[in-house]
Amino acid sequence: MANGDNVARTGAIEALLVEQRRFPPPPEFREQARVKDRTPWEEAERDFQAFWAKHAEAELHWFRKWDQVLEWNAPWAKWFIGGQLNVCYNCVDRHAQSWRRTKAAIVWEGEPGDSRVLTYQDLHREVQRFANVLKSLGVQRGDRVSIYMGMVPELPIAMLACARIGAPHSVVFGGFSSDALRDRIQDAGAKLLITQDGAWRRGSIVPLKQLADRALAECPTVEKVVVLRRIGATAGAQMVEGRDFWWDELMADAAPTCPAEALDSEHPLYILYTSGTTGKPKGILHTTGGYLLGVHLTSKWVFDLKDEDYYWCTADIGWVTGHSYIVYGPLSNGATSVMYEGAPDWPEKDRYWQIVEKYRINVLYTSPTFIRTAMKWGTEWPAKHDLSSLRLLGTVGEPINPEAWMWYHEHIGHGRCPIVDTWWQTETGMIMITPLPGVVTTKPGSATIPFPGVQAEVVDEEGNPCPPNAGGFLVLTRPWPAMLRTFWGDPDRYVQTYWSRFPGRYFTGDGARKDEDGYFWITGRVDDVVNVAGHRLSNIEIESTLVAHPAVAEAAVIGRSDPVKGQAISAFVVLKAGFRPSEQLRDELREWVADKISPIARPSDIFFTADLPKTRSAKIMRRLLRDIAEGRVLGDTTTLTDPAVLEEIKRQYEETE
Ligand code: 6R9
Repeated sequence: MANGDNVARTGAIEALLVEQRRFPPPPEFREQARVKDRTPWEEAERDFQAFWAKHAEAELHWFRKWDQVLEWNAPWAKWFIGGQLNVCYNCVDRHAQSWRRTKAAIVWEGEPGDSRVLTYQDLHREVQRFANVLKSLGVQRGDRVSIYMGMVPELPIAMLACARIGAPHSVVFGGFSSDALRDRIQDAGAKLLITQDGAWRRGSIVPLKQLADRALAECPTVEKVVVLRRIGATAGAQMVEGRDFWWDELMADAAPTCPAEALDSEHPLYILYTSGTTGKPKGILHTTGGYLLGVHLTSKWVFDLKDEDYYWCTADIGWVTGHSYIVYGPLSNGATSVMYEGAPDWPEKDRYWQIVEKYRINVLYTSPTFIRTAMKWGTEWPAKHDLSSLRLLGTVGEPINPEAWMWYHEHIGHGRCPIVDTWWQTETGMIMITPLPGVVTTKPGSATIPFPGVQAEVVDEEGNPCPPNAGGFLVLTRPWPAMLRTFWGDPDRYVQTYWSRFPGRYFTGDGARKDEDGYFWITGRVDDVVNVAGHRLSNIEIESTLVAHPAVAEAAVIGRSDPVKGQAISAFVVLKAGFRPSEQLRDELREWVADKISPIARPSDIFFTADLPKTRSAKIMRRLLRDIAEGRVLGDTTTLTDPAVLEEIKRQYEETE
């Protein structure tokens, strides 16, 4: 009872703090928008299966129509059963056979300033050739192909070629270490790896092929490796005779045509690894028909895509945002998708704005971290460029704070462009909570309402819906076409992770509240996942890595709030006997993590301590460490074995601040 009162009171206080500004769609935007009214929501609420089926029929090309829209044996979903289609055909062939043949499909900007444009016809040619390359190397329907590349056009070409022959791809972000690559290749059991000699990053070379070689030493399933030449000899790539082949040499000999295979609607399209609450990355499995429909329709409506648009999503294709909203969603719509290879501050801090001006970008989709970084760099950088081509702005990856939203609105959108704050996950495959820019009035900091056909709720510990403005857990209460189907190779964990906390409902791992207008305000992860600059990392994975260092006995990792990155990693480390804290050891541990996982996971601060706060069941109380790191009054400490440990850490922490 007392608890309930508390929740209600907190809710009321939060409501007072709620953002009051409202931004209705500008009339001139609404006028031209693809969706102008509530009809799609009304249709979807009458019959959500009929809603998805109608658009599957109208928007996608099927070799064979489905017999049944949805089979839902919670938590197992099958969409468009009996239907046959090909994702690559939908993204490439149908446009290459239309007037869009000569339209730019991919516009690519290299970090050093080189650029390329691939029309739909070009893409069709390259993808068919590369599909034949894959076949010639023994890749067959169902075989997994790992891809470890930077942001080069050959990356989407490789993905589409895999989709064409029904070989699920598993793209591994080019910023990951060789250990991370090894784990993902092993888990997927990949037969082939596609990589490149090296990638450009802030003017220096990331030697991807060398990193891949280290991983491959422990990946017996990989039979062949295709290597793209991006850098040349300076990347130091060594080719292994009989195993490694240059992309260009294989392509020179490849046959020009390769039919797109008619694949079952539930045929696996790709596996993408993401961090969960345990150390082991989870292989999220997406399949063909439902995924394509989800990303197609959300691209079209959320980004209001028009044929004449230059659309630019700044994500890396190594993350789900790039899969869904650089490659599959935009291309399925026959859009022009812009791709940039490098860093936002190379050679200068206005590189993004320079690209917007150069290509006259109309729709820009980026992250709150980038926006906050650009705010820090100052308005003079965007002010130097003509941004008048922009008509719509989007964000994804983490909660956007109202100040950053307003800055984006004023300094980038010049008060003219609607902003779509899109909430979704690797698991959801498609955007789930978002405004449609011609219809929904936005509030800075809220992702607004579920996409038509999607149903979400905020619930309390017991799974009951929370009253307006009370904080709770974000759940999804109805299957959606692009939902993950399972974890690759671990169906039990799929059930356990998402469907056991609130049976029959999908638990997102996020906290949220819903206001009196039904708008969702996502507050961030409530599980052991850290979100650094929009990148998901597992606390436990970083802890395990620290503990693998010879000097470390125990480690606790938390995400503390950071004004730019959203969260930053703080590590609390207990050293083994015989090791003493030092600046040098601190640097060594930070580099150790960067090297073993990725530079993204490098802790911002490492704090040496004699002990860690633990519960009686020996669980590390990360929540309390977070309180210390964020300078808050300590939360409930009654379950601790030894509260003195915490007091000691707090005292030391404050001393070193
Ligand atoms: C697409 C993507 C998913 C997690 C998610 C949540 C956070 C994403 C957000 C957001 C608030 C938004 N997140 N979009 N939080 N507002 N608009 O980012 O996928 O890498 O799997 O991360 O990101 O915490 O649970 P993924």
